[in-house]
Amino acid sequence: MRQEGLGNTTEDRRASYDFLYKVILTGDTGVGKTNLLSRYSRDEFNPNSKATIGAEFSSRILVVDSHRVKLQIWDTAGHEKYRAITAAFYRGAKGALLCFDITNSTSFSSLSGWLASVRDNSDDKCCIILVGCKSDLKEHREVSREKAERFVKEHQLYGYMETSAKDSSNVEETFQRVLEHIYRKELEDLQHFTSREDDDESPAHDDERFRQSGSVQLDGERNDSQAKKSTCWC
Ligand SMILES: Nc1nc2c(ncn2[C@@H]2O[C@H](COP(=O)(O)OP(=O)(O)OP(=O)(O)O)[C@@H](O)[C@H]2O)c(=O)[nH]1
Ligand SMILES: [Mg+2]
Repeated sequence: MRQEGLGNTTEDRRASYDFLYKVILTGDTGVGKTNLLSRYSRDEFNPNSKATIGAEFSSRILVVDSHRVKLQIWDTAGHEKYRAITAAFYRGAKGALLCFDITNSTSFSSLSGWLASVRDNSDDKCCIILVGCKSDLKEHREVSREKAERFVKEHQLYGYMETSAKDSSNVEETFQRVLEHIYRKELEDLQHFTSREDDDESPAHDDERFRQSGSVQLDGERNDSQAKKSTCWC
C-alpha cells in the first residue's frame, strides 16, 4: 500500500484521509459476515465465532488514484431479535454487501427482506452487491450461481461475488469492487456539480483533485496496522 505523507507523524498519517465511505454487511445470522470482515480487515478467520450483538465496525484506508479513502465497514447482527436496531446502522451507507451462505437456501430466501431494509434506510445511491459466502464448501452448495445471478438482475444490484473467509477467495476483490463503484459515482456527482457551477459562471469549485482524476486505480494493499475494530453494543 502506498503511504502518503499527509501528516507529520505516523499517527497523523493513520488518522488522515480524503474521503470516508460507510459500507455495511447484512444478511441472516451465521452466513459469515463477521468472518468476511475480519478476513478483510485483519486477515483473520475464526471457525468458532460468536453471533454478533448489535453491530461492530472495522476501518481500512486504501489509496485510490492519489486519494486516501477510508472504508468504515459495519458488520451488523443477522439475528432476528436485532432486526429493528440494525436497520439504524444502514443510515448513510454508500455500499452494502448483501450476504447469504451458498450452503443454506433459507439464507437466500431471506434476501428480499434484507434488501428492502437496506433500500429503505441507506443512502439513495447505495451500491449493493450480492455476496455468496463460504465458497470453500461448494460440495454442500444449495444455491446455484445462476440463481444468485438472476436475483442480481431482477433486483438491479451491482453484481455478484462468491467469497470464502476461510480460504480468502475473492474477499479483497469484493470490497475493491464496491469501493471502486462508490468512488466512481461520487466522482461523477462531483463533476456534474462542478460543471453546473461553471455553466452558472460561479467561481470555480476549489476541489481540482477530482477534475484531474481519470480511471480508478486501487493501490491499496492490506495494512494491518491501519485496521481498527470497534464495537457498538445495543
Ligand atoms: N467454511 C466456512 N465457514 C465460514 C466461512 N465464513 C464463516 N464461516 C463460519 O460460519 C459461522 C458463522 O460465521 P459468522 O461470521 O460469525 O456469521 P455472521 O453472519 O457474522 O453471523 P451473525 O453475527 O449472527 O449475524 C462460523 O462458525 C464461521 O467460522 C467461510 O467462508 N467458510
Ligand atoms: Mg456476525
